[in-house]
Amino acid sequence: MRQLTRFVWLLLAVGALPGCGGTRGTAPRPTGSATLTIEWPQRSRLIPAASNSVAVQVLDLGVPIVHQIADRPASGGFSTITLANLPVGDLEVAADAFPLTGAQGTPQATGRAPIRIEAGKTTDFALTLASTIARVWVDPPGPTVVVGRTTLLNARATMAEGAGGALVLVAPEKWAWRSANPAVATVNATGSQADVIGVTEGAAKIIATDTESGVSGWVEVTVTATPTQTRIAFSRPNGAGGWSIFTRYPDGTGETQVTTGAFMDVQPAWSADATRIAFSSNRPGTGSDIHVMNADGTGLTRVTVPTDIDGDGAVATGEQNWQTGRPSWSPDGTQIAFEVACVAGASICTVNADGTGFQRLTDLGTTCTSPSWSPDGAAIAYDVGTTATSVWVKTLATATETQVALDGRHPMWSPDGRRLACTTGAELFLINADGTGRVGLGVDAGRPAWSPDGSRLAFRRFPPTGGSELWFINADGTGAVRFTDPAVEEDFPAWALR
Ligand SMILES: [Ca+2]
Repeated sequence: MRQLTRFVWLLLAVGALPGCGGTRGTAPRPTGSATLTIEWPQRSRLIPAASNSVAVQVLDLGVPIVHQIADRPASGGFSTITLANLPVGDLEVAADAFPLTGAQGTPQATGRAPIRIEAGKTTDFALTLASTIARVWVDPPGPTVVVGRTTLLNARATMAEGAGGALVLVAPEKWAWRSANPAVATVNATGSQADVIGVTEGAAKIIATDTESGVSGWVEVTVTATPTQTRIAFSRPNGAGGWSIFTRYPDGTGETQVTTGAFMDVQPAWSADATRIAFSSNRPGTGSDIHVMNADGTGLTRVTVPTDIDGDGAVATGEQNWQTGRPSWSPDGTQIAFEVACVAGASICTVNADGTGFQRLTDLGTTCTSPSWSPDGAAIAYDVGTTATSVWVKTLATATETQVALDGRHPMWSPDGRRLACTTGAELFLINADGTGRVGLGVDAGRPAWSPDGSRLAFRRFPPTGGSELWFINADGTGAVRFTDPAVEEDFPAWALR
């Protein structure tokens, strides 16, 4: 059973008066009257602080015979209700406190008490109101917060389910919050809202109490460590006559050279589960083909082989010398989209990750490059054109091709699938996937790559001193900062999503 703090509300029945006399025989029941005085306390006790009216009923054998409302006076103090023509005898008084004047809103407290109206006597009695709050809720359920960061919780009080579970207004100052484990999470509250600050990894109950009713609710907050960094892959001259794939963390630590040799290993792309990297390489026996390896460089496999791309039944010389590049994984990791420069322009093609199932997606004779597979797997974005390019999206189920930007290249889907990062060559820009909402980020940039949470982008920049280097920028255009050593050439950033 829940222990409810009682609101004591003093009702004074002053001078129940003799009624007008009746006549013999069929004489009606004599009547009296009562004057009820409501003490409106400072907003601290007795009736709920957030209450602004009290409705009083007098019941005779359960039947309401009188109903009056007292609103809280502006200055507090007392309200007087005169109840006239009450029948002498045993009656009952019922009272409810409401958040709004005029007895409007969900009752916050309620109570009943017997009252005896006696001719010529004064009766003092007290009526006790109990809170209607049956439950306190803390939202959202199951919150998490990172160490050193803050998450917002909200408390609300409701009546019992049987009473409709209606929200009951609580005065802001009547909420009290505490953390059952301040070593894990602390709480900083204002009224029904509280900021929870993660202190160290673990779980902590955060408890909200309506101090008037004494009813509490809680939620368990999970405090997690600072998110683990995910690696960024890129390509760089390896000092052995080629370019190799490297990975390192965004803070610059943990650099690893993943491929070696005098080959052009470029344009890495992470599988969605970050276990594999696809890239373009001119390894022996290939012109330039898509290869796949585990993220540590093991299990390196060539995926594409020159193919009869024009469908004339023969792999002509031009097809044998095709140049593939810019792989992009399907989100389920089963397919790779890539560009093929061949006999006629360049085309977007797909292949299964095991090398089977080659398909050409775009027309021969149109130069289509830089595919990016949407996170939901339903579409592929790419650029069209050679020097003047535009950005298109192909919906795979319908083969519908839609131009989403009149200029721009290197489209890259944001992890949430809502936006594309592109570059004009002169400026990095973001657009919604339907082409609306274009925002320029004010940096000259190529080959954008989104961070896993979509808050940042890595990109390639050509510094005035020559070469190329990698930079970061926040997705709102702030915080541009260099990532790699300006003395060394780097290109093709790819950010692992996990
Ligand atoms: Ca052919």
